[in-house]
Amino acid sequence: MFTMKLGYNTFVASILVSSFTGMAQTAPKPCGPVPNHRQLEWYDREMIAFFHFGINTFEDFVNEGDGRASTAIFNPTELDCNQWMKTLKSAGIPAAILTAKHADGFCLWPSRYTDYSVKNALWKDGKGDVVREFVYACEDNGIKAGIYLGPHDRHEHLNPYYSTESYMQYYADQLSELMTEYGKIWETWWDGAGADELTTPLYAVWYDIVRKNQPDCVIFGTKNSYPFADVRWMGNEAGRCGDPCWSTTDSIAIRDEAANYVGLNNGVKNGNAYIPAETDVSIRPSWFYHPEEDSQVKSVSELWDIYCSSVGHNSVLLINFPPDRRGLIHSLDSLNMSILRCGIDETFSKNILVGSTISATNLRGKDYSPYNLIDDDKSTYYAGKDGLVDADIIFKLPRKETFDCLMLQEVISLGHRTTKWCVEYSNDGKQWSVVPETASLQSIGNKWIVRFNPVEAKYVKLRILDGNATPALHSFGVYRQSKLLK
Ligand code: IPT
Repeated sequence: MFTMKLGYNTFVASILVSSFTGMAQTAPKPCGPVPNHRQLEWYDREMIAFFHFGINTFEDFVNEGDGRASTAIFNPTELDCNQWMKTLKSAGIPAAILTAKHADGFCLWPSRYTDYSVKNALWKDGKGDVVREFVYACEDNGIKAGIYLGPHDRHEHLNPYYSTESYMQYYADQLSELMTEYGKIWETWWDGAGADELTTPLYAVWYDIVRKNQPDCVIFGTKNSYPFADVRWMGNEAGRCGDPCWSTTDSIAIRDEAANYVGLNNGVKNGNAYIPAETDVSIRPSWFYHPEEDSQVKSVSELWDIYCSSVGHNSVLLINFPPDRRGLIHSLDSLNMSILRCGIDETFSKNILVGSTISATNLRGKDYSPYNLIDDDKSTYYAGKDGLVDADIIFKLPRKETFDCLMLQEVISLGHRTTKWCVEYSNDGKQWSVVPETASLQSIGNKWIVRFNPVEAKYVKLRILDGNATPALHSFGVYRQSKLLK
């Protein structure tokens, strides 16, 4: 009897809930192209370290070697990949990519298929293997290892018998070594620089090697390798992703890079392929280490700008720290990155909206409550009703607060949904002003950050103005930027 009564009450309660919320609380359906499992994992990294290291490091101001430098000169005096990992740990960077072979063709591992490698270096009497040391250091430090095997190879071009067919096999053999003999590889990088003669059918062969051996390996692809890309280039090496920056692009437009810098930088709204932008930028002017650039290491505030226009523009930041001739990361590079990390953590650890009373014009039901936006729980999110693409979400703060930064996150596994949004503030809940820097925002994606002159307010309104589907948002916050970042 008691059980029946409980069952009846539960039944009545659920009718009440669904009549309050208007419908059963099923999750919103995905909208348009959605990320695969590799892209979801990649977005979660936020930042990846790039290490440009090789024979160029031992020449005077060379960034693109011609393939003629003597292998003997490669001789780091104190190489210590664990020291590189310390920089990553203090900067909160969970993944790293090493240039196993840059355009000069010199191999940092003793490949069976060439003599142009560490085998013939002075370093460790030719017995060394930088790739091995790198992947071991990554494993020991819980860092995800990635490999850059430059498709363009100037040393191979010096061979009088060079042909793209023989090179196809050479590259395939080297890629197989790296994809099968060095443990788990989380990313591989197909640089488009100088690689125009390498056609899509060649990449198709190389793609099979990556996919067969490393199903979780994210592929950075450009130009002719685009059909296989998990992530795209974003059109510049200055760290500036576009506004908007859609994860979607158009599989036809992206092939022609020169004609499509805007398409790379902004992505394509409602594009038919999900290939988000990766932001490659160096902490120094050059990709390789040059002592004369020690005074030009990007400052903390420059790095914060880059973080905001990459991670904060729906991208992942691939930031280069070039090891020097000792084989170590320069202390200034490490220092600035760790201060950046402290500043980021200090800024985003205090969401000023926490403690607010929230109301919204578009409610799906309690499982998708707007309170989920400020709960710091990755598994919950706010969503609106199917068919209703706009929403005003109003936060009444416990007291007046000053803030100069905001962050919004969409549920990326459900695709790009919102296409127009802004943020307003008020002191009485009646007269509203728009934060000017948010007046024409479009994309959200994984993370969108906006900085502005400090405003003081008692109310904040997130306005979702248009979209392809009802909004699905993970988190929203307003913050005060840490002084460390200024
Ligand atoms: C540029 C390539 O053209 C592009 O495909 C991509 O690989 C990019 O490099 C990576 O930064 S070339 C560069 C000199 C702008």
